[in-house]
Amino acid sequence: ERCKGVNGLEKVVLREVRGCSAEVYLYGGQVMSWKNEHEEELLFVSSKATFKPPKAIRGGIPICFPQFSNLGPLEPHGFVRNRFWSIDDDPPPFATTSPNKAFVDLILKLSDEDFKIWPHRYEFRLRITLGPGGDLMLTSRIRNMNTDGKSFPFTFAYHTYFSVTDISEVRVEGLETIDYLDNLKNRERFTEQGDAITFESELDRIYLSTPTKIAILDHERKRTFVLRKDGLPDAVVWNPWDRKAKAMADFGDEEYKQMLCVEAACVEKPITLKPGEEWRGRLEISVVPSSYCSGQ
Ligand code: TA6
Repeated sequence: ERCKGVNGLEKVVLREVRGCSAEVYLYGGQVMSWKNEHEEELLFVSSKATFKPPKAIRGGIPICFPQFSNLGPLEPHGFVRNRFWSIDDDPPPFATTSPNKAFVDLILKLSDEDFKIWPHRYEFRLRITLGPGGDLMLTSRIRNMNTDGKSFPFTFAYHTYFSVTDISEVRVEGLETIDYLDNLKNRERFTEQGDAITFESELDRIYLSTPTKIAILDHERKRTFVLRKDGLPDAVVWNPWDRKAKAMADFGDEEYKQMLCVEAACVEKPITLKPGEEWRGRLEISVVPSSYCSGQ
């Protein structure tokens, strides 16, 4: 179902039989809502978010490409999160077809302006699927279409903003003993020592070569998000805490308590695509009652 969202921006609504739903804005190719069968919102979107292009929308699942953060010459997090995507009516077959699933295929069409910013031709296709149990899946396929023989490197992230009840009661599991670059300490390298990540101040880290499964336990709501990722070796964990929250115009001063970004990413070792080559990066998120996960 295609309709108008905030500020008249076009969106696609995906629905599943039990009542789960997801909303995808063509602006940014960005998932802006994901609800379970009780119609509870699972993603965080700031109450101060501006839905005004060319600014990126604060919340949901922005896509960072072709550059994560400020690790290169482009604007931070690249530019596809503030471009208008199109519905791809004729997608090439995906390896996994999606019977009984609600999905939408998007494609990013390059403008001459974009080419000036990043001088490469490519096809970026994005499939967003809502599975029968309400699982959310994002698959990106990027193909180098350069005709001048040039390869290109890129970094990438699904910058997912999760909604949590109380950040100080949240644990992230699956990153124990993993090395990370600390963005708050000049990207110095450390090794995670705790048996889970907990939050009591600003945190902004790039965990390197992580396991494919990461869990976010929301103790208050007895709910666990389980992330599974493929083609995306790293994972970024971010909460701005109070000081940085105040510094962001499109973010409420207290909202850091109700959000957490855990981002399936490829940051440390950029992907390099030769002409004609394609890369795929996949994120799958499910929600389970916390008791199911304990001890795993
Ligand atoms: O992914 C973490 C991060 O790169 C942080 O360093 C942080 O500032 C953030 O993303 C938000 O970036 P943005 O450009 O959306 O304000």
